Amino acid sequence: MYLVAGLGVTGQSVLRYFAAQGEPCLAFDTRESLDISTLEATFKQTKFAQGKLPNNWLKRFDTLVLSPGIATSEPWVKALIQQGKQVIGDIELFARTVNVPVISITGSNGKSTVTTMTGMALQAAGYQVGVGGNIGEPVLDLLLDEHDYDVYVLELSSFQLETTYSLASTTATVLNISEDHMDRYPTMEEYVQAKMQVFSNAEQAVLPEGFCAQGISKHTVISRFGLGDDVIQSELDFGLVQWGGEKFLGFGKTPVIALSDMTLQGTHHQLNALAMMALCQPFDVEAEHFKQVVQTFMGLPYRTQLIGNYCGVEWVNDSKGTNVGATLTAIESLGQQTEGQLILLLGGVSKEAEFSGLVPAIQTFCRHTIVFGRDQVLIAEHLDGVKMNLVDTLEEAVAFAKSIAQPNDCVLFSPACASFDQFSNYMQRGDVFVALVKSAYANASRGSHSAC
Ligand code: UMA
Ligand code: ADP
Repeated sequence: MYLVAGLGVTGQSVLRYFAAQGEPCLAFDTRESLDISTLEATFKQTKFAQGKLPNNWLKRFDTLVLSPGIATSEPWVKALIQQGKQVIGDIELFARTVNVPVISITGSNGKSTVTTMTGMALQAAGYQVGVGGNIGEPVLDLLLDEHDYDVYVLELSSFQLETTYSLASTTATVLNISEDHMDRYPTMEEYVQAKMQVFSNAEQAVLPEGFCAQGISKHTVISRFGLGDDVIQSELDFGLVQWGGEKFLGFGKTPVIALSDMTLQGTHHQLNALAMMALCQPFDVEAEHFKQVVQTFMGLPYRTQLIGNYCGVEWVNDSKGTNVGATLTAIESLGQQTEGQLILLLGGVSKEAEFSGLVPAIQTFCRHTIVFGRDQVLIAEHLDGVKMNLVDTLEEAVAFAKSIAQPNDCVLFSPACASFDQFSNYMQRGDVFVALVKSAYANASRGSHSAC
């Protein structure tokens, strides 16, 4: 018997999956406040508990299906492991059933973007593609839906990989590594270890240049992508190629995507496109399909998304910038494109990150930095020498940014933090930001200059 632990998006998909299989299970969530009445009404055969796991359940299950938001280091989970219970996640259940190729994508940043682009390229080439995982659609729901997929493209978080053991990916990648989730992992090594799990049983590993391949099986074929200089280029399978006076993203010496064809600018978008090409290598995807993707893909919402230009100032929503690495990329890429200077809005739940890595980029590109939310003081302590103001709420941050922005500036909302102190998730946080900006300029958009 299974115990489904955690009744968020993942846990609910596990309940649906077991119900479809006729597999009985128990269901538990540590949150007493979570309203589970709909679940109880839907899954009438399942017993539910909240808060503390009932003692008399302990003998009734042997496997725990753990949601990614619950760490295996939680004392009650550790106690169950010590009692001999097996701990798996939804990805492991998926892996045990799936019988078509799987492309697995993890990394600190760019996962959702590369997952989406890879799905688009395969679709353009005529494949039926199931796209899911950490990007939002739980993988077990993909197994249950009515489609007959030829291939799955999965975004996998380190949390999900912790409880995945038998996923045999056709291609797998760790796109990049920078510090994240330090509130969950005692050391960086443990975070990297969780990510490396994506390569166990993989046929092909797609690695960024310079990434250490130690620990990857010698049976796994390795291909590398990157934008390195000429010497490094010769060692890369997917990189820059000069052809007919133009620069291309290419495979070996073969040009595939002209940089001039790419809608999204910035070196991180070039890296993401190279990763897409490398991940599709075992499949029948032609240059024209990749070209179609980079010409039509405008970026995902909440990722360096331009909301609008108000009174000569651009406002950009990068609410998905939830760690230092993502925000650094956003500052550098927008900083280079902006005529004036950046005004950076960051803050929220710090996840015990080291924010000092942002200082050089802030000093180069930002007119001012505004830090808001729960961990504002902690974050500010890391930003030595940075011109900044601390405020409590996002509303105050937007108002302050508006008051100091000059024409040709860009206000970049890239929090480098999780959102859970003041919002339910990064999407709601991004929506609130957009609403605040629109309301701040409501009169200006009706033609009144005094609103600027
Ligand atoms: N929680 C409890 N007690 C429980 C169960 C959950 O306190 O018994 C808390 C968790 O600590 C967490 C929250 O509830 O704060 C949600 O946890 P969950 O495991 O129920 O999450 P799901 O709703 O199932 O969503 C998860 C992913 N969330 C996490 O890993 C935290 C979603 O990624 C993912 O889209 C979804 O599964 C479908 O696969 C979100 C995310 O923030 C976007 N991911 C992290 C990231 O990208 O950095 C890893
Ligand atoms: P993830 O799913 O890993 O969180 P996303 O594709 O949602 O990644 O992008 C989140 C943010 O990370 C973007 O807004 C951008 O600022 C940054 N980003 C995107 N691609 C890369 C990359 N290849 N390297 C570093 N940062 C990136």
